[in-house]
Amino acid sequence: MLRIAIQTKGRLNEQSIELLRESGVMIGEEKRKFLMRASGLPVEILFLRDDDIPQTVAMGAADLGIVGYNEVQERGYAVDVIQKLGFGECRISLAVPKNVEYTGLDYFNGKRIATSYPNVLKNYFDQKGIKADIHTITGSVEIAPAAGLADAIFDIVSSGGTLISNGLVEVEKVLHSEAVLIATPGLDGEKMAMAQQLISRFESVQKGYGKKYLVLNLPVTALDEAVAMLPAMRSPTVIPLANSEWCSLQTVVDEKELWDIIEKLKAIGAEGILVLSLEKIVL
Ligand code: PRT
Ligand code: ZN
Repeated sequence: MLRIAIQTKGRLNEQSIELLRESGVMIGEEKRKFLMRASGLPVEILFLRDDDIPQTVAMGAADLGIVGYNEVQERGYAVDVIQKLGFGECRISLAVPKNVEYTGLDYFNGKRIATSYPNVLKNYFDQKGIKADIHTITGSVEIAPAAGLADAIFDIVSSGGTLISNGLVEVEKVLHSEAVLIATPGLDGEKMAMAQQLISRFESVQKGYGKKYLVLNLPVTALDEAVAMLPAMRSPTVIPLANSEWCSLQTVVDEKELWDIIEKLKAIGAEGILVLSLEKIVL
């Protein structure tokens, strides 16, 4: 039995459950207990505050954990970071009130900085030779400058909206973070094999993120041109149609390039274009 720690509630909870579900680990909808048996694979889910996940995995009380990389760095416990999971993206940044003149990192010498990530900040300042007064607070770090508690903050930024609404400007991006899969160092052979199985399923699910499946009809005369412009797993699938002057073409495209590709295909005569969502890619 493999035990996986995930966040009970909060920003990473839903996507952690979704990633597990798409990987064949189902977590029941009934009232969630602290520790629950999942179905699909021999897995138990341990629901914790994100702050506690690195330590729990380091101790081996859970074999795997899904948590923000920022928490892994801040807590400093010995865990193996196995895989980036592609959600919960954010950064931890230094921000100052918008009316101050920011002159570079030296600005922070002798300043008081409020943060919930004192260890990450201390390491960064030590590396850069900055001596500042790091003031640890939990919650609502962004109001500290206006409240007269600090000269600057070091906090998580995602869209940047919170900084703007508190009259702050992001001046140094220190750590990029996203949800990561962590493991207890030195899992035994059986647990390692189960973890590997899950990791390769996670990879397949992730490969499907941001991808679409494109199906379209094309005059046979335009086929070479279409194949040359299309990305594909190996090369696009081409299926003959009852009308021998036409064929059906199918391929996987990146969502970012979707409209560009569709417009180019239409320009060479493509018709009946279907865009389908794609769940997983197993290579
Ligand atoms: O209860 P528990 O302790 O488990 O949860 P929590 O309240 O400590 O954490 P939670 O659920 O808020 O965040 C969990 C993880 O999500 C974090 O550790 C990050 O890895 C990741 N994450 C991604 C974020 C954000 N984006 C984010 N925007 N965590 C926090 N924020 C906050 C930030 O603190 C700031 O207040 O959102 C605000 C900034 O957002 P923008 O979009 O206005 O810039
Ligand atoms: Zn937390």
